[in-house]
Amino acid sequence: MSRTVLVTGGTGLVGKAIEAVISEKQSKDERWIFVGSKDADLTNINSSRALFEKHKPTHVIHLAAMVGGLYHNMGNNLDFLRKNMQMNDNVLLLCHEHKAKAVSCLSTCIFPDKTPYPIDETMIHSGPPHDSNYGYSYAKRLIDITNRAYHDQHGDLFTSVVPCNVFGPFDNFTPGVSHVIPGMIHRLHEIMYLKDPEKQQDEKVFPVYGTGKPLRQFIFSEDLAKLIIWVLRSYDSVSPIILSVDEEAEVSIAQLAESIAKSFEFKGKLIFDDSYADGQYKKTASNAKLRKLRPDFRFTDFDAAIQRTVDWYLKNYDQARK
Ligand code: NAP
Ligand code: GFB
Repeated sequence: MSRTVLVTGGTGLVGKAIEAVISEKQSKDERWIFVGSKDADLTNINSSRALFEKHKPTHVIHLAAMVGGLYHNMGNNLDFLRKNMQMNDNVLLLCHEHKAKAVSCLSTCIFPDKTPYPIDETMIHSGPPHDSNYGYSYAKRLIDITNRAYHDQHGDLFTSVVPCNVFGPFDNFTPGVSHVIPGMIHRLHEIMYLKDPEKQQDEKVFPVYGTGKPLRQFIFSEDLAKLIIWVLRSYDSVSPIILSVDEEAEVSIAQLAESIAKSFEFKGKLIFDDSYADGQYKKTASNAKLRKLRPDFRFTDFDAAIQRTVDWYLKNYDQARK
């Protein structure tokens, strides 16, 4: 059976990782199309409909979203809510019209803030999300509700994946917008190579935002890409599936900063600037459902993935989103 797979958000961190994995092993009966906002503004139904009529997808991986780190969310909850609701409603309506299978993207940061751990797929709606990103969280939770409604009323095969924090090549390194890993990479690169050229490296200071105490699970974008492709081809339940590294792979922000400093061979001092918010202390998610379905899957070593991301940034500095 031949497939036409449309990847919205195809020019972003996760989309580019999927494109890299697919290009390594082309499947003869699948045509893959990766699109960004220049191909269609998905907050606009007419623009979205034109995109779907042009490509007539049989399958859609819906990644497009207004995405950002803690500090970007804190100041823009209305935009995160409205833009993501608009994109999600348009894309799912068009997937229905084209009878396409839809795989959308939630996030482990949308789960209830006050919750027993580890979090699992049954807990998405069992309490309010952390206040820092309620706009994004409710827009994402609505994807799960909408998926179920289309399935119940029309039998559409709409599902969603729930990644933990993602990082890798082609991330968004823009200060004030970025997530923690690209944020730290961008700042440490500036400290080492662009600021205070007269200072010796071991005299330089790398300020980590917040206390460094919060805990996070991080998945390398290449690993997430492989898992999303597997979900598209082989997972046919409307219920969301968490795509995260193991609970034991959780690291503190301080450990993360050490790993990034090691990748840069930074010889200076790390300090913690607690004038910056910490956000959620933890959002430890269980990947038991994934492990049961894919006991074979092996995640990339965390430090090796950090090194690959830092090396990519140094090599692609001019093109990187910063
Ligand atoms: P990203 O790098 O910021 O890329 C966002 C993508 O969405 C880009 O391709 C962008 O196109 C597209 N887009 C944004 N606004 C659009 C619009 N109005 N119309 C059409 N396209 C639009 O995001 P990402 O990190 O790859 O995230 C991909 C998905 O994973 C998102 O749904 C996100 O919520 C989810 N997720 C991400 C993380 C994480 O840590 N990064 C964690 C959990 C879940 P342009 O390039 O043209 O702007
Ligand atoms: O990736 P991040 O911004 O978002 O991580 P969340 C924030 C944590 O990293 C906080 C610390 O504890 C920050 O104090 N941190 C340290 C930094 N240095 C930096 C830095 O340079 N930049 C940033 N951004 N943080 C997001 C949600 O939560 O998770 C989004 O707000 C999204 O909606 C994302 O879903 C996956 O992990 O806290």
